[in-house]
Amino acid sequence: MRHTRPDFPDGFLFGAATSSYQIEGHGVGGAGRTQWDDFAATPGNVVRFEDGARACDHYHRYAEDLDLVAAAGFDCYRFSLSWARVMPEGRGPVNAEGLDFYDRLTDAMLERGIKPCATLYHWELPSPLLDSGGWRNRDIAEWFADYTEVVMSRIGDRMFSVAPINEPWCVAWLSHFEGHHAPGVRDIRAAARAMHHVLLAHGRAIETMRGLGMGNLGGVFNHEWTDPADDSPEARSAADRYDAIYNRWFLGGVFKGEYPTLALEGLEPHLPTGWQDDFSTIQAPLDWCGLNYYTRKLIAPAGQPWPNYRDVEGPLPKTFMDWEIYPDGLYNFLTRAAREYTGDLPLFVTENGMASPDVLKGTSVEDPDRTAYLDAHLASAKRAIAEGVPLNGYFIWSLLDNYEWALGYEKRFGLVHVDFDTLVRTPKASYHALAHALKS
Ligand code: GCO
Repeated sequence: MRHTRPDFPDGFLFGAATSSYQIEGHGVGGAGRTQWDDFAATPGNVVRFEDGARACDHYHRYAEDLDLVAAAGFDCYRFSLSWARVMPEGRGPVNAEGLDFYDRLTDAMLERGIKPCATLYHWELPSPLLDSGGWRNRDIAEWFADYTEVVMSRIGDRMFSVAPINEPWCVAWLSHFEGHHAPGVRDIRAAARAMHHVLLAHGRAIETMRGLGMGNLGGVFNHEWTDPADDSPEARSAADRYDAIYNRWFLGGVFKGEYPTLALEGLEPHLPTGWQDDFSTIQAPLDWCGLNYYTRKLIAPAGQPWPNYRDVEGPLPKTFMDWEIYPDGLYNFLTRAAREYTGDLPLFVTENGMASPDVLKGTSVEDPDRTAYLDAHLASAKRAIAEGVPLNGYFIWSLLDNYEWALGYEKRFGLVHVDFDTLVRTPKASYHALAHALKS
């Protein structure tokens, strides 16, 4: 690893990230059924029908996992709470065991000198809420605010930072227009409503936490850099539409109180009545903005109705996800976010990392590509900082190999290898490289 801690400003925070359903083991501790359990149980959705019932069994092994966070020298741990673990029905009764777990987890971080950075929703919608329309139903903003209140009344006093919703694009578009993630819906009206309600719920959660007296609240938005597949004006405008829907919708809503015209062109007819009046909630002031970044897409027209785009294979080296490795995209987004949306607001890279087909040989896992990937993206982050972008921290996805959603357990993103039969954890070479960099 070429970069070390002293290459970054004093106080710059390094962290590792995970999410509840991907690691905890949702089959234990009284958690309720989630849309991912249902999605995975429906043939054709998830590789080998795998689900998160056991995952990494972090529910029982969290102490060992937090020891690994601390031993690497990380400052922060970005984790998420499962709505269905805390409120199995999504509304009403609280599962005391679930709340106790997050309380113990929080204290275990603090005991190790790790800053708890929580996300309230990383996609495990309680199934009963889906019966009531899930993200299509405007009431979800209030259901989510109630859940936020329950959780943060218990652990909010000890959080370093909190974001309501991980990657609104995935919650709304990927899951309700493309249908690749739970609940697997492909419907423009459902997608438009989810695109709006996810931001309304974000805003209500921020208001709720302010009401509890909490600070250091932000949002976590995923970004995918977009280039036209060729020089034609058609490819340019397809790429711009992709950018508007994927990247600009969410920052636009939260930081400008408006949605991009290129996205409204297709979505406005399907938005709920009175959507324009919700921006005062959606724009609830934030203390920081988080960007998740992995890759870029080359976009061409698709010869289809709106949004009329498709992605074409790019020329760059790819990760095990088949995602192009394009560190410049991180620099582009950090500078663009600060310039066009967030100004002086502190930014964080809240996720960055790669999957590789890592194999355990004896007691070691050699993953030089991951180390190189992280190094290249840290260089981009540094470049942005040098140009005045207020970037305050960088989180790696992920601490552990885990449940990669529709792709099951095969795509290994961890700094730490997990044997999914024995659940034995083995730090990979990238983990050791990073630990060395963070301690120097
Ligand atoms: C996301 C999520 C993670 C994923 C990771 C790799 O960005 O999709 O936050 O849950 O596992 O990004 O795809």
